[in-house]
Amino acid sequence: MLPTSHALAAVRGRLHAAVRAAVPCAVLIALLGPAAHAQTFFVDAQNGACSNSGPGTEAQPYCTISAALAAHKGPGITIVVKPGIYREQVTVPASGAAGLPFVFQAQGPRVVIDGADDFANVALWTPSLGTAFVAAGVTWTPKQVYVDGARIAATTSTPDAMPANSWTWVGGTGLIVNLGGDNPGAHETLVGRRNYGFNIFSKSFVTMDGFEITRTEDRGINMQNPCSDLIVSHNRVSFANSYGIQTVNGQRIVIDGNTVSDCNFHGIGLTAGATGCIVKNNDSFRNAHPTIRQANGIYLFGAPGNTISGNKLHENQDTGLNFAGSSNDCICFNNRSWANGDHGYDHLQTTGTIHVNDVAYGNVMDGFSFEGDAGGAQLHNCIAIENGVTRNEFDLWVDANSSVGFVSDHNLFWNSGPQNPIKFVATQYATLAAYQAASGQDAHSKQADPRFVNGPAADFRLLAGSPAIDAAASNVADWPATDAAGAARQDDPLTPDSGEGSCTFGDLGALEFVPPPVDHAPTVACPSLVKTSKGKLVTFNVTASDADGDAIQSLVMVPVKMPANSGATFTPNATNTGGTFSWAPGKATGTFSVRFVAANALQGSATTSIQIAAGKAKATSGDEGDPAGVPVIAMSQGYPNPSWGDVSFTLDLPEASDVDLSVFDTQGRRVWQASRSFGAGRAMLSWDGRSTGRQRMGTGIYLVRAQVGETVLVRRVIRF
Ligand SMILES: [Ca+2]
Ligand SMILES: [Ca+2]
Ligand SMILES: [Ca+2]
Repeated sequence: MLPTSHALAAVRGRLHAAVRAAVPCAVLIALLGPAAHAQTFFVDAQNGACSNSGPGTEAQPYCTISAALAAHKGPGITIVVKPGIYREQVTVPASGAAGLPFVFQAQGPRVVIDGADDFANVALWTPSLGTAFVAAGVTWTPKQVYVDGARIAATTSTPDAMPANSWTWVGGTGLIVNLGGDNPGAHETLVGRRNYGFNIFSKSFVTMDGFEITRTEDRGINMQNPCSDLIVSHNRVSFANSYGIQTVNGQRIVIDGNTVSDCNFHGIGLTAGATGCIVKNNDSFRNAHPTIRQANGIYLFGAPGNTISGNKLHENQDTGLNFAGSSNDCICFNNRSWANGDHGYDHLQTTGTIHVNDVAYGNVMDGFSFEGDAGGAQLHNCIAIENGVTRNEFDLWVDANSSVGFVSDHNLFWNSGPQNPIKFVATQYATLAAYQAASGQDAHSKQADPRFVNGPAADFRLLAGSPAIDAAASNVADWPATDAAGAARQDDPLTPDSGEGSCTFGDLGALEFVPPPVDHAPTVACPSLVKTSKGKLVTFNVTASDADGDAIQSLVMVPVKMPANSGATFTPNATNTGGTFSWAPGKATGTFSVRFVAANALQGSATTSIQIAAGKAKATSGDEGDPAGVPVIAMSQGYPNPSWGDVSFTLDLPEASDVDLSVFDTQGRRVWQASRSFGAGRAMLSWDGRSTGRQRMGTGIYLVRAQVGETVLVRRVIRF
């Protein structure tokens, strides 16, 4: 039943009362708008005027992030951090609000939150046993020690027996490091101390952007149970002793555009109920656990309903993108996963994963692996090549249980060598056709070299002629309308469209092929018909243009049908974009024509017809007039001219004739000669700019001579 207006008013009244009584402060701030309460504070460790007692202006900033946080936190607060080394752990003390986040903004590169302390000072070290030194100031148990940019190994040996480049920590003594004799303080020695760069428990609407977080003893960015609506963007996280970035049970966390490398566990992790998260455009590589092959570029465990797109995942110890533990119904597109120690994409006890336009290249094991009850997956527009070739693994591997509900089409699978590209249920398939027949899948897929620009160098753009061009299905769930670089789909006019759906020219893989620009021929504009009467000067203008803006190298007149030695001239301007035709036809009458040819890499032309009536001029002069319009021997100017290649001429012949064509240089030497026979009418002559001995002639002026019986016609051409 519809409520009456009276009832609606009552509801509104109750709502207003409820809002007045219970609306949280953050919501009130949001209602008032960001301008009213947004405040920015500055942190700058390198500013001599910095003070941890404030006020946090740009002129007198805080020295540490922690001091700024202690004074200012919550919705609408932005903490701007300037370049410098910050040896502190940022524990986020408050949430932001919807539309009014609590923001940590690194300003510029090299805003470093370092988990290690600096021990590059010889005074901090004293000799220990053997070649080892001890730093008594290390009163905590470190987990990582770095010397000159590299982790050195922990050892359990006694100080007198430590291998070179190792460390151990002894309670009551300190950190003992053996560099084979050097004082560690004379090197860039850093000792792990703090667990996290950013540490966030149960907060929402917080943004962390642009930081470099390194050498943390645990996660670089640690988002623990349950955070929501956080944004982690454009950070550089490296050398964490655990995950680089992890959200445990996070809701709607956005992890965007981060670089995560050299961590001792997964690069990016979504675990324990994390859902509604977006992990996009990250570069996660070279993450490796110290002892067991298990570190992934991106790892999901028990994390359903997330979107993973546009990521680059490579050289990780284990898999590029790994789904496990019922990380069901995730969507993946535009990812590239290559050169990882295990699979490109792995699915274990995880159902309903959708892959669209993902690339797996050169992973040690399978490219796309669906095993262990990973049913209901979809694979569309993906490319998997050269995976598992040294381990008898496959570009695509679907086990029996995972084949239930599996849907796959418009993909490309290929190996350059003999390794079978596909294993489906229990059978390896050397050919796509055999797999198609057995599985009923991949009817529109291909087994062909995708022609990457440079696969081994991870350049997965497509070369012209790639079978991946204009071949994708756009009518599949979650098809990306733009590629991994954000580029729109483009039609390659040289490739027939074989895609499906509303866009039939999308490409397979993560990067859309960009067709080379089409070169348009110059266009020439001239009058199509000029009517005049006997004895009058014929003159008109001609213009030429190139739609691409290319320079026009020549604009010439070609007499199509003109009296011999007509005296007609055509004078182009300096840029060959226009010119003037001029002809005093004397006694000629009848219909004539001239063509104007503009040339650069291509040629365009247009023709003018000239009709000269006998009428008035004939009446006044009484002359008989020439036999105008009767074909005579006539040769056009060369075109294009100047030219770096072929130069062509037309030759009008009143009857079948033998023609001697010769080319002379300016010193009168004949450099080329040919004799031809032509029928009556228009003949085409050309010289390719080479000598009789096929040598390419140099730049300069040449004279092209056509001899027809007693008639000799000479035209001048310039080679450049
Ligand atoms: Ca395309
Ligand atoms: Ca096309
Ligand atoms: Ca052009």
